[in-house]
Amino acid sequence: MTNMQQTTATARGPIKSYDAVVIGAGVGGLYALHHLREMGLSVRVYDGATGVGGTWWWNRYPGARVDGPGSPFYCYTFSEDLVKEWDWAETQPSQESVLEYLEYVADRLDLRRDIQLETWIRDASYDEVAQRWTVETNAGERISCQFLVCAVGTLSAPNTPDIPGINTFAGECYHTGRWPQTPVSFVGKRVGVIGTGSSGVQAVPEIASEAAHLTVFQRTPQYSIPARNRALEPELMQHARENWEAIRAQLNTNPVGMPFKFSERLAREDTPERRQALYEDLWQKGGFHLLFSSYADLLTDKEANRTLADFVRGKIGEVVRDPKTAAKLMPEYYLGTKRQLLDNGYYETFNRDNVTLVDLREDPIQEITPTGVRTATGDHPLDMLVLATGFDAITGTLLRLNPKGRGGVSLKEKWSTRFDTYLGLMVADFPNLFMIHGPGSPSVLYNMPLGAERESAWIGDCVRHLREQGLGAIEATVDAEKIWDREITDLANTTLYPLTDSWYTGANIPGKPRQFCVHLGGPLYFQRINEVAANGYEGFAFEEDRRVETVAAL
Ligand code: N01
Repeated sequence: MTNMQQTTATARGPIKSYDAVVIGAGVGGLYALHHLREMGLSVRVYDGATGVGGTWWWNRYPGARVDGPGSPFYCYTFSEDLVKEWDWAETQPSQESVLEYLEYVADRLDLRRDIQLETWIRDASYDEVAQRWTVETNAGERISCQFLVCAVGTLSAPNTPDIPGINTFAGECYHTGRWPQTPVSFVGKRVGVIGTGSSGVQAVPEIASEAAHLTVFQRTPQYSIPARNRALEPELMQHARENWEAIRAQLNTNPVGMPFKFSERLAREDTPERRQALYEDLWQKGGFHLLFSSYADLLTDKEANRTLADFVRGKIGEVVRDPKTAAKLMPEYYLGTKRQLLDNGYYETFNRDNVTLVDLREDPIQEITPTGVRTATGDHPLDMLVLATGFDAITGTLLRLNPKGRGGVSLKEKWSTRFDTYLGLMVADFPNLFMIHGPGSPSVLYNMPLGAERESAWIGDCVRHLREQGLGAIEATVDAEKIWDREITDLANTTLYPLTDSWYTGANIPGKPRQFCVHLGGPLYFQRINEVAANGYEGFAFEEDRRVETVAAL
């Protein structure tokens, strides 16, 4: 299947040509490069950052660490060598250590020779005659490829809120998702943090421990569970190494691709006392166990959900000494239906003398001034402002890329009212364009490195199918997209997720179409996409390969 990279002279200058271009050198893009290259394809990866790592390269804010499955399960699973060679130090690895791991993988698999950093793709358009994509970089370089793999990240388009005066602030101002490369000191400074999602609750305890004063501006209180990060016991790592194949099989069949034991018991099957004891036990254990390993109906039954929400609200009341502050921190939505937060001392931080909580529901921000934040009740003078205000999640980076497909239709036009995809992997009118962690895949509700491996495997098989059958292009049909949309929506409607305003539903971005576009099937999703492939790629349309030898017309 080997196709060497070629350079051809065209009327608009030289154009390099590859089998596949991958956009993004994060968790998804690194693996896609490895996988497609192992198949013999010529592949080039482009990334705007100065280093590999994607989200782990950008999110360097204090306290950033894996708040998911933890070690040693948030990693690539395909290579026993990598598992044997890499030592994880903590149960919830820090941003630095995940970045080091990804850098190690890039070196170990010799990926860097095919990665071009500091290069943003500013345009991507499909040529229907040539059955190829042309991408253009910010430096004006043009590249032709048959397959375009968008591994652009689900949480990579920062959301900077449109608060009056935000650009007038004269102090230091950082978004957590665009944190500087150079160290940021909080010592002796009055710092304000806007936003109390995953990034905010990770950053707040760290900033509070250094700053002269920290003001936390909270719009919606959220439930946070102690992560209980600790040094990873060497025996646990050893056990994982010795049993990796079995663990891998277990991860592959788990609903979220993580090593959690999911409970089959319903909350109402236990007495209040037994529930309380179980919740207490799992709270002490820390991490997602409280949500996943307690009862099976917490995310589907309002009353079951209330029992856990009450428990966590009780914990907030126990931890936070000032009852007024505790009351402001009490959330009301269905627990777990916003991204579940894990923290290391978040609620405890509000017992510090140098920390103030501003509840924006009763005291909204009116404007940001050169010297701080003005709320309805007065001024909060600040030296530094930290925006932990999240991202245009799941679809934002794809829309920022805004590829132009068949007939010059842009993705923005295609997705103006609904984020239609087929299998979360392809979009009608965008032939030969693949997404990793796209809308309609399990993406953010699945172990992301594992998801990237499994989706890349599907993409690789699809490319092989095309080559073996002498086909030049594959494209999702509109009918298949409709069926897929129904499947995702039906699955979501069995849960409480759609009832909450969250970035899962697009509610955090003004004007964004409201749609829950995460496939909640877990292993069922991978079974479905593999069945589609086994059944001759039902729901897709193909074109014969009519590639011309020259790209001179480009
Ligand atoms: O973003 P968020 P995040 N005025 O959208 C508030 C992943 N992640 O960066 O809830 C005032 O969750 C907003 O308030 P509200 C993880 O998947 C992973 O924290 O909309 N406030 C909310 O409090 C996570 O879920 C790791 O009312 C405003 C906050 O800003 C995802 O990234 C670590 C506002 C945004 O919370 C995003 O988390 C960190 C405004 N105008 C993050 N606009 C790992 O370790 C927004 N807010 C793997």
